[in-house]
Amino acid sequence: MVGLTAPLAGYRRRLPAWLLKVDVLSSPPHAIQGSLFQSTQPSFDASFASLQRIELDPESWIEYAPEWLGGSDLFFEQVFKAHNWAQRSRWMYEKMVLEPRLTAHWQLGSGGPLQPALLEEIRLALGSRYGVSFDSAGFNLYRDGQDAVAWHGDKIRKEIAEPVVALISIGERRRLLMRPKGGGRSTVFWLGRGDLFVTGGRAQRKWEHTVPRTAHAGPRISIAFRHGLETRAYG
Ligand SMILES: O=C(O)CCC(=O)C(=O)O
Repeated sequence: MVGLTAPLAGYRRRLPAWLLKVDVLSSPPHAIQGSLFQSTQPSFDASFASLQRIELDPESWIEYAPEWLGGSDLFFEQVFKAHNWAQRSRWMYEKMVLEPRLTAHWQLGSGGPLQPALLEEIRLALGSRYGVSFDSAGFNLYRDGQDAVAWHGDKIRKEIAEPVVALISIGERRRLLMRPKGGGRSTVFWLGRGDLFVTGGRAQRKWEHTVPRTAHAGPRISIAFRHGLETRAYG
């Protein structure tokens, strides 16, 4: 099992024992070493200049901007510290299952601000770009390669025919696979390091996605901005 890498190592003293599945390595794995001393302030590209569109089918699309959020290592620390992470159960194929990852959730109108504050700016910028009001943010922490999420489509209210889901990934890149619902050839995206990945059109209706287990991976957090999430989606 892989050890905690740079972004998490500093928090070990403050973490409850149950969060720690792994020991801290004496030196970080190669994947994270390049940015170990990076302390650039987090910021995002409000011009969306590097956004590329990928058509999955005539009705479904993805927009992808690599490293859209700069200073993502520092942002990882800020997001990690700002939330109470817990292992939750989730509806999966009509059954409640314990998720092999930690999550946290924010809902517009729940009283608390979206933290860190930059996320509120991001939420508004994404909302204005895509013409929707993102009213929730789901935070997912994959502690190592054993944390994962199975094939699924996001649980968004049925009356929203074409939901937009905007995903920001920080920490180590992991594979996110997309395939037509029910099976078919998968398309692979490597997401982390501040990448922005947006699904739109019928992508959440006709396609499903997964972040599969992998032998070795450092920590990664993904933040999913959604509108009209079904209330049962977070157990
Ligand atoms: O972590 C990711 O990139 C995907 C997250 C996801 O699919 C979900 O939380 O529904």
